Amino acid sequence: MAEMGVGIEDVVELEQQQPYRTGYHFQPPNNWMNDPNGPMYYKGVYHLFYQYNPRGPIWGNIAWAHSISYNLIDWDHVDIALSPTDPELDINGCFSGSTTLLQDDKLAILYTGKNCRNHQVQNLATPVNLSDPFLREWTKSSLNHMTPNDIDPTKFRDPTTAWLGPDNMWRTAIGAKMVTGKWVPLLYTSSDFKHWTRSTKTPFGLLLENNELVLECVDFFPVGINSSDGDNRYSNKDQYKNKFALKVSFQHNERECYVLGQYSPEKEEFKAESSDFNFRIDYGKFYASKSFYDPEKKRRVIWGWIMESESRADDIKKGWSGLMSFPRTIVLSKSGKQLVQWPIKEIEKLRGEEVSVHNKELYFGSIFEISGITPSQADVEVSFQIDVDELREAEPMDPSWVDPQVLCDEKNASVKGIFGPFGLKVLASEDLSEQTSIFFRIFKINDNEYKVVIGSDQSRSSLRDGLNKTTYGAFLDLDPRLEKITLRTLIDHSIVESFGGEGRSCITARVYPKLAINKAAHLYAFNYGTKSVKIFNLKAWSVNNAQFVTRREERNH
Ligand code: DQQ
Repeated sequence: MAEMGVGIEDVVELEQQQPYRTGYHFQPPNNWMNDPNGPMYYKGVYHLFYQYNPRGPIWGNIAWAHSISYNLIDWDHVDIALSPTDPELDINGCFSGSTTLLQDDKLAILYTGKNCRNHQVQNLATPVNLSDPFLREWTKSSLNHMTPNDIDPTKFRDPTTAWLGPDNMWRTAIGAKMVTGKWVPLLYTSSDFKHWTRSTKTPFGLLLENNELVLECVDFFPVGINSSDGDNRYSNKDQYKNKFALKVSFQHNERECYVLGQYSPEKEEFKAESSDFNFRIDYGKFYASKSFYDPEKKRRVIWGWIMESESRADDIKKGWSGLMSFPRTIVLSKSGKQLVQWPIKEIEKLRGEEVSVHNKELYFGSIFEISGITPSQADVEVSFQIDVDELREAEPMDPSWVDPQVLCDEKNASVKGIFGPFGLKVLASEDLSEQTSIFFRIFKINDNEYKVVIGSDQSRSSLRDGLNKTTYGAFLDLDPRLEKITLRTLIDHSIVESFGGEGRSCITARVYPKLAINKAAHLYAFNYGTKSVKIFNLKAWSVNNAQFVTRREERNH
């Protein structure tokens, strides 16, 4: 990234040395980052806090770093908001949490501190000066009385943004490991945001009653077809008419899972639509997500941490680790069955050159180059059309293929099919020895039912060894007889964020090409299915750099 006083030769050298830094995805200037914390909009300014190690590129010394923005694209990194300083509160780390807008325009952070006994305790922080537009200083106080004695005190973390019920009581949910060994989000209530009582009700308990998996970063928010339905501010009494999403992060497989349901604050009950977490926010490298309601643009926006796939030694060598996903709007799909996500509209301000392709037939084996933009920093939207009359000849769906990731791994982008694999090859070298393929396949269940899968194949994403090159996959709730198969992909040097079926299934990949970097990267559309498919419409844009400015002192390890 070009900083003031840095010449073009320096930029070129930096790009060669640091080919995996991104142009428009959020990242700190150096060091380790993980979860997004307490994103919010307050009086004209967006704030993003995140888990950060100010002393080096590996996890440790965890603080809440703080960045501010007027447009969610360009960011100023300001002073760290919360550092581990207090033996009773957080001396061993300021872990994840959230922000809540209170009555009278007051603000509060609820976060987990790891104290001198390594207990995870819940703390409150409030702005020192509410008239500072950047809210640079925060003061802490203890909420230690939240710690109950039927939980493991070392495993109790990540309070959600609080929501206010019609009884004027605030509520927050916190993930906890009970002494029974089960992990469940516990509910706490408060009338003043300072004194919190454990609720006797466990609205999420039924869903998780047998859960022994480590559960982190709970999020709980209203959703509807209109983006304004995501409003969970204290003033919005109508929010309880909407469905709610309960999102949890499962640590063992680093998955972001959610379920929809109806929530009643009167009965303190969440009636989930499924007996399990039947959807994922993202089916790739995307973890510990956090959403917030943006009252300025009347929408809910979600962020996730895109972690590295390379080794700790690589992180130390490059001096940093971790990135943030591009912010996405999140709403209920028109069918009401699931959530859909889409990159925020503000990305359009970064778009440069544009190319388009219409009605281009892709026969079996076609690889069609899309040129005229910067393939290493791009935004691509494509719709594919298939011959519906031929769909009956699609490959039969085997009922044992229940896990789309396993299916996409077995039938990856190099495995010939009938309808598919077709899609995009991104961050590809000219000789195609490196490529990341985002692809679709259509299977037939019977003459009236088809199954579409979307995969992201990283198996050939880099000539380097020792990387995690897992292929990801997801089912797509889309009837290929009725709609075109659409894909939006954001490419940013080492991130490939894909949105299938207008955002119904999202897959983020973290890749480390050796050859396909900067100007040596290429972008192609392809088809390796025996049935031809047509690019009905494709638009691709170069994406310019976002502006990241550091206004805090960075110390190196
Ligand atoms: N990261 C934080 C925890 C959270 C975990 C610590 C999820 O609060 O549970 O950095 O990545």
